[in-house]
Amino acid sequence: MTVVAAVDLGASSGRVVRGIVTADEVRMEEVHRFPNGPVRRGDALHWDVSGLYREVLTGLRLASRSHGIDSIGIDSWAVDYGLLDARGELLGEPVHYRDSRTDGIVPPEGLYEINGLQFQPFNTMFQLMAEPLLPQAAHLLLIPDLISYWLTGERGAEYTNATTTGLIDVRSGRWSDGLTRHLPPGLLPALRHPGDPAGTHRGIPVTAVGSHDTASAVVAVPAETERFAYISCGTWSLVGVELTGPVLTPESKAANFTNEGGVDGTVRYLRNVMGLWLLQECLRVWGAELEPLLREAATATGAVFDPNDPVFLPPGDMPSRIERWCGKSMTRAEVVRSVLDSLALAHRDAIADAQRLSGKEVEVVHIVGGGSRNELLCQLTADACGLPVVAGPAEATALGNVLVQARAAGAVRGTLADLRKLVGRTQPLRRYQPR
Ligand code: LFR
Repeated sequence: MTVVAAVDLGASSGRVVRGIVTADEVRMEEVHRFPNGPVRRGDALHWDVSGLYREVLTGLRLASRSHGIDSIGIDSWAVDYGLLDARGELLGEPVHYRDSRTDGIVPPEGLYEINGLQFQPFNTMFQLMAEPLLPQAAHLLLIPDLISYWLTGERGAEYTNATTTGLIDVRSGRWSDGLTRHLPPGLLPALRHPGDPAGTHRGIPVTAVGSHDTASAVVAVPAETERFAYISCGTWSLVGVELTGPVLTPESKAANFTNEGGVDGTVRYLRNVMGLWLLQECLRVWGAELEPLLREAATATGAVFDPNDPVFLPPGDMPSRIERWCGKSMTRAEVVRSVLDSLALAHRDAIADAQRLSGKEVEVVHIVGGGSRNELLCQLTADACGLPVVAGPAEATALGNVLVQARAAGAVRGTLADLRKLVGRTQPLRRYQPR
């Protein structure tokens, strides 16, 4: 039996999970959960990453209380970073990717052909163009790598998350000389890959996992065949397919599909769809609970809007923005229904585009992450796609984190397909047929 601790930092909550793994069983015990979110300081939106680190330490203490742990792995949302000075001190709390400092940024010509990334104004490379602290910085660490550094004293850049910076050459899988030319020399640490050792914390090995949360979530998709699409559904819906190589065609670029690095050298070919952020912000503004509204939304009539309109990116009065987009006022239940209908259609479009652009055929859609608990969204997605949906696991990211650590420790063996079979055998899943 191998026991590992998965630290999974999401944009709206973080958790530390104990994963107990044998060759044919995985058990997950959440030992600590804490809220996360944007913090406005002065004019900018930040993350309270020092506060998150304290929660991580609490979680790790709880995880090892009754039984020692064999390894620690860390994942979080992508693109954001901390800058360190030459002594290794953090230069200011990291800025949140929803901050307005990259508004209006225009990507340089020819970028997609090098990095294969969809254009998102918040990709690390664009944040660096607007970064006042850059001249003082000696080291850049993405959020999971920063937590890992604080735990171990060792710096590195985990590959799956590094691909979201926009600074990795999609063909070579290394930092691109051309794209990093303007950065202070030595700013970017050496790459490490999921499964690599990443130092020790109080004698416990820290193991690199798919430290981009979406990379870990895709590991834990319980696919039984090759012909699947996934929706990693949480704050964002990350919708796409898994490939063995990138798609860099002009059509793919025009459709804003990304080729992010996956575990075991795979490519996560996907599109970001705005996701449950829309609902989270509505609930925050209303001060309301989701469950009763979802029950009402099941029989409400919604309007359809484009969830990927950039007006929905920053925090704010989401219900008013949605009503303005749709050109009418709506009850709360109607707003919720509009969000779910619009997400279901955006899921359908992304899956259709992924198939068309990559040539990969899909016969089932897996919804993993917190959104897999939203029955109405799962059913509406099945209906829109005209494909069966398999929902779960809800904690796919933490589970993918656990599995990659367990494999590195020798507790389980095999390819991603083998890990996925283990997920399918051990986790509760729910199936939805298209109506
Ligand atoms: C999901 C996610 C997405 C990334 C966005 C911003 O949590 O990591 O994959 O595009 O957050 O980092």
